[in-house]
Formats: sequence, C-alpha cells, structure tokens
Amino acid sequence: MSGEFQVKSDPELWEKLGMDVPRFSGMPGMLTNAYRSIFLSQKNRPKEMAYFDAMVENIHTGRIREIVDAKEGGKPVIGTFCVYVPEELVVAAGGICIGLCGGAQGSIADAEKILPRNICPMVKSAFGFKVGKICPYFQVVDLVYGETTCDAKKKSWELLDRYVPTHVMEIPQMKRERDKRLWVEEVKDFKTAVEKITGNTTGFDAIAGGIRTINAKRAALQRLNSLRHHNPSPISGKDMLLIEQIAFYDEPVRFAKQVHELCDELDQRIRDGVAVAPKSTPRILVSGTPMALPNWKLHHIIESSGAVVVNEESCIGTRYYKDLIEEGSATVEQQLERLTERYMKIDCSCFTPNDDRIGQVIQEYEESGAEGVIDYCLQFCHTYNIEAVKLREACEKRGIPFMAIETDYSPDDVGQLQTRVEAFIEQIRG
Ligand code: BJ8
Repeated sequence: MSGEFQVKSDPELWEKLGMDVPRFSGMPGMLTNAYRSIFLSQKNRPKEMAYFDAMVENIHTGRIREIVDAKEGGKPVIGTFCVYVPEELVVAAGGICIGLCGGAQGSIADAEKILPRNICPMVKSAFGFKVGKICPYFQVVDLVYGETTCDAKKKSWELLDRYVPTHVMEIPQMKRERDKRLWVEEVKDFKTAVEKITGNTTGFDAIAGGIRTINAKRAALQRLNSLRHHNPSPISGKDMLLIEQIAFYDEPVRFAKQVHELCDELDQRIRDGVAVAPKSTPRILVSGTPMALPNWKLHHIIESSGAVVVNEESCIGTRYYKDLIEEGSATVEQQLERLTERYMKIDCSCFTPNDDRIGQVIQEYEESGAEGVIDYCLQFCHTYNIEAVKLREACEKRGIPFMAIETDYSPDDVGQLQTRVEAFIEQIRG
C-alpha cells in the first residue's frame, strides 16, 4: 500500500474555496510522507483500514467535494471545536457538522501573528488554519459554533468571528440542577441557530432521526473500542486514534457502517489469534487533552517504543462515544432534556469538581487491560494539567504506573519524550 498511497490534490476546488493555494499545495506531499511512515509502515494492519486510509487520501479533495456538493444542494455546514456542541441537532436540521480542532504545527505561526504565543497549540492551530486560509474544512463551513469551556477558546472566538461567523455556546462549569436548566436553554438556542442557517424547523421526528444517527455512530465506536481491548491487540492504538479523528469529519452513516465492517474483521482476528503485537506487549492507556488530526505524536512515540496504546480517555476517544442519548422520548422538550443529560456526562476538566473523570479513567484502565497510564496535556492547558495531580494520586493509590506528559505539536521534544516513554515502558515490564 505504501507505494500507492498518495494524499490527493485539487487546486481548482481549493481556489473555489478561497484558499491560499500556492501555500497549501505542499501539504498533500507532506501528509503523504508522514502517513506512509507513521501508519503504512505498521505490520499486519486490518484489511478494513483501507477505507480509513482512503479517507486520508481524500481528506482535502473527495470528502471536501462531497461537502461542497451537499452544500450546493442546500445543506449548510457547521464547524465545531468541542464535543459539547450537539451534532445531533445539526443532523436533525439537515446540515453537516464537522470538527475543526487543529492538530498541526504548520498553522501555529499564522495564529501567533495575532494571538499570544503562550496559549494552547490546539487553539492556535485551528485559528491559524483559518487566518492562513490553509484548511479546506474551515473554508467550507457556513458558521462555526464555539463554546465557553476554557479561557483560550472563549476569548479566541471573539477574534475568530472577524474571519468566519462564530457563535458561542455557554457551557456551565458545574453540573448542578441550576446549571442543567441553563444548559437546556443553550441547547435550545443552538437548535434555533441551526434552524436559521438550514432553513429547516427541527420537529420531533427530525430530532429523533438525528439522535438515532449519532447514537449509531457512537455505538459503532464503542464496539470497536471494546474489541481493541482484547489482549493481544487486534488493532494498533495509532489506527484506533485515526478512526476516532475521522469520526469528526466523515459522513456519520457511512462511517458507522465502515466501523462495523472493521469490527467484524477484528472479531475474526480475535477468533484466529491474529494481533498487531504479542500478548506480552506493555499496554498503555492515554488520558487527557484531545489529539486532533494530524496529531499522532504521542501514539507514534509509544508504539515505536515497544508498547501498544489500548484506550484513549479523551474527547477524540471515549469521551466522544461512551454515552448515548436515551431514545424513545415523548416530546421535543424531553428529547432536548435527554440530549442535555447525555452531554452533561462528558467529564471535561473545565468542570469543577470533576471527580467523575478520575473514576472514569480508572474504569477504562480496568476495562482495557492497560498496565500503565500516560496522561497527555497540551501546553498551557491549565485545567487538564492541574487535574493530573488528582489522577496521579488515584493511580498511585491503586499501584497503577502513571506518567504525565506536557507537550505541543513541535518535533523539538520528541527525543526527550521518547526517552521518558521508554523508561516508563521498562518500568511496566518490571
Ligand atoms: S470537552 S477537552 S473538546 S473543551 S486542550 S483547547 S481545554 S487549553 S480541547 Fe476540549 Fe471540549 Fe473539554 Fe473536550 Fe482549552 Fe485545554 Fe486546549 Fe482544550
């Protein structure tokens, strides 16, 4: 496959989207090389990964073309940055929802011309993509919907609004009854904003349909995650992370179908004893801040150091799919309440207190058969960084090997991280 894999280009389409085409035209080549060396060099990958490889080949062309065609057919496109923004309501209104978080170093310099340097690289990367006109997804969205989770995000939306219409959803920072009431109101405002842009009123049946579609996507990911917990691992952590990233920009019905096809293959692999690493391979749970495309840095370091990642406790990971919305509501009001209740279960460190997350990490550690926790924190993310203190205490209390890493998207610290990760893996091996 590595000889054939090529991320595709479509300068005509990019021009139409108002991108900086000369600058962007180097991107497919860079991504091709990175993907070949990080993903296609892996041994014994499941055959059904071919679909997800093709999604990467078409990331700047085929999928964008699909979205543009849908948009021209009357489906507006809404970009989001956080798993608290309910995509069910976008689907219900006949729109397309895309995650816009940035995981690339290449757009950071664009952002730093405007934003302070000492903020989270995920925010800078996303902001830089828009300012530099080097992300087709950012160019195709009709509006973006930010949220008030962390300070870096909520203040950046004020500036992002200068480049693309940016709405902001108020996410409370506590989970009391009064916070729930506010939250339901915010969900209703979101519904209204989506209806306005799509021109469609979302009635009971449409909402039920949106909930079913996204529940099915999350359920497919749950099935995949529980299969990958098998020891020996039937799929690598890098491939799992890639699928979790693609979940944010693929068409949800097709994506769920492909995930199930991969699951069927993994089922068979487990029966046949086929794996990507021997049973004795140290198993790592990664927790913490999300890893947006194409951030594969830590997983690549861990898996090149002789371990396998068996779980991502992350928003690009289990926080995205561990909970479904209860179906079978009787009224729109009840649908929105249940939707809100599901979203309130996401345990982002922006909340206080947030002890549910500590329990969740321990639970996932046990379910995944992990043998150590590496907590991943993006630089300047204060909430996850501070919460790592409690997570370390909980792990130490249970004798779980724990390591906290704080990093960004630059390659500068790769050697140093590799040394630390190797030492941690040795500690697990005993
Ligand atoms: S629900 S984790 S997707 S906010 S890493 S930008 S918090 S400084 S990404 Fe997140 Fe929603 Fe929470 Fe999940 Fe700020 Fe931290 Fe950066 Fe973050």
